[in-house]
Order: sequence, then C-alpha cells, then structure tokens
Amino acid sequence: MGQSIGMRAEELRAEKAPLFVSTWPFGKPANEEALRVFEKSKNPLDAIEQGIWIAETDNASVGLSGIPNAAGVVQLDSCIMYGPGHKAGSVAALEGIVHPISVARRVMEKTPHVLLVGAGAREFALKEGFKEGKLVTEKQHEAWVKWKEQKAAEKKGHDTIAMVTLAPDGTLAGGCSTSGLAYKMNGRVGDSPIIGSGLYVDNEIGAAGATGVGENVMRFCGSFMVVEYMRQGLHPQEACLRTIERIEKLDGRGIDLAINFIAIDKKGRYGAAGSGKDFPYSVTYPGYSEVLHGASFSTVSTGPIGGNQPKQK
Ligand code: SD4
Repeated sequence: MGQSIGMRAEELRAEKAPLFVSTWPFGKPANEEALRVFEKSKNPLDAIEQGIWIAETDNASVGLSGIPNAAGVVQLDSCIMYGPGHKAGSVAALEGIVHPISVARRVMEKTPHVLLVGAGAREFALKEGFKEGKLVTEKQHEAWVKWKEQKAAEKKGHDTIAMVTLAPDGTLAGGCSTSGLAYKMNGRVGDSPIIGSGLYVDNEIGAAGATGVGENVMRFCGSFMVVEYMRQGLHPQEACLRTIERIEKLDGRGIDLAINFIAIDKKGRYGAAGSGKDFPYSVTYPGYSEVLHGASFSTVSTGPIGGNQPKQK
C-alpha cells in the first residue's frame, strides 16, 4: 500500500508528540507557535488557539485581513474541537472581531451551544470582551472595488487554516479559521465552521481538517469521512485520498473539486491529500518542522484500496 499514498506510510509518522499538522505553508509558523505554547502550557487547546492566532493576525487572507464577501465585508468562520468529551464550538459570518478561533472556543466553553452566527455571534464576542478590528483592510477594499467593476479579480493565495494536534497523553484537538471564499455571497457560510466538514476530532481515532471549496466538502461531511476511514484502519493519508475519491465519484468534477484534507491518527501518523496537483501542508513536532506535499488525487492511484487509476490531464 506504500506507493498508493504517494509517500511511504512509515515516513509519515511523528517520532514524538505533540504533533501539529496544518493546511498550507502558512501553517508552519502557526504550528511552531502552537508547539511553543504547548511546551509552556501543556494545554492542546491553548496551543491550537494561539497557533491559529498567528494565521489570523499575519496571514494576508485568514482573519480580518482576509478577502471580503460580495458586499465588501469580511465575514469570518471558525471552529474548535476538543477530543475528551467530544466538545465543540464555532462561529459563522462573524464580523469585525480579530480572533474568531477564540470566540469559537468561548462558545464551546461558556455556552450550552455549538454554533453562533452573524449578529448574535458578534454580540456574544463583544459581551465577552473580544477585540474588535477593521471590517476590511484598505488593500482588500481596493481589490474588492476592482472586482465589483470587473467581476473578474483573480483570487490570490489561500484563506483557511485547519490545524490538528495529538498531545503526548493521546489527547486530540483541532481548530479551523477562515474568511471563506473570496467575494462569496453575503451571508454564505462554508465548511470551515461546520463540525464534521471543515474539522472533525474523535479522541479515540484521529482528527481531520479541510481547505478548498467548502461546498464540495460540506455536502459530504468531508472531515468526518476522513476520520471514519481512519477508524477502519486506513493510514491518515490514505483516508484523505479515499475521501476525495468518494466525493469525486458522487460529484464527478475531479480536479475542479478543489478540495484538500489533512489528518492525524491516535498513533501519531499523519498525511494529507488534495484533488489538485499539489497540496502543501505543514507538519511540526519537537525537533521537526516542515512543509510537505500531500498525495494528489489527480496524479496518484489509490491502488488496492480504491482500485482507481491515475487520472490523465
Ligand atoms: C470555504 N473552505 O469557505 C473555505 C475556503 C478555503 O482555501 O479553504 N479556501 O469554503
């Protein structure tokens, strides 16, 4: 099965927890911050939250510096999950708050609910004392004006961080944060704050997260599916590929699905896969921090488990 996941399975195993895996190269500094926080606090949720802060603050597309929606407003989606007790919190279409991941955590820890949206989420965040920020940066506003005029702006970069972790005691946790798809419809919510779609954690099995076109993840409960494949014994990378394969079978759009998954399991194995040609993701554990490349559904056969042939361009 080695070749079928694009890299030998034994290479995709952290030697030591805590292990942090996140989407895209900009996940690397976020992972590294998460590891620093974990080393001090020994708290996986603090690590996930503060690691994701880095992306929400510094990234040109996650958080308030992200690409606005069609109405010119940045609406943020975020969620967090904690393996023990299967706890979850999330916010969607949240406006003007700097760290949506922290609001999601507060929803999880302080309310009997899982998901708060729009004005209610903002009201809750303000009541809890969360920091407000500008609704849209000058740069993004200018790009949005151009898009309004031409309706043809190219979307640059990627705008979602999903991060999953395995602590040395076996605790699994994860978080996800995004400004969503560029120029999305006002009020549109993607996969990222939806438990089981943009993120899923099962403390007995593993954790998975997604990035890409949310509509092509949330119709299939993508991250949940990845974890369920790991439950059946698949290596995390195989589980990601198998999920894309199943989605592709139902949807039929192949490479145009534009979806990507990261995953870790309880044994410290990790992996990723994307529907396109390249999906870079970040892996960090003590003594190691790298950007790796997930298996590509469009170029790698899933071999014995999927029976799928490599796709031709
Ligand atoms: C969404 N999944 O809102 C997000 C967008 C994303 O890289 O991940 N972009 O659909």
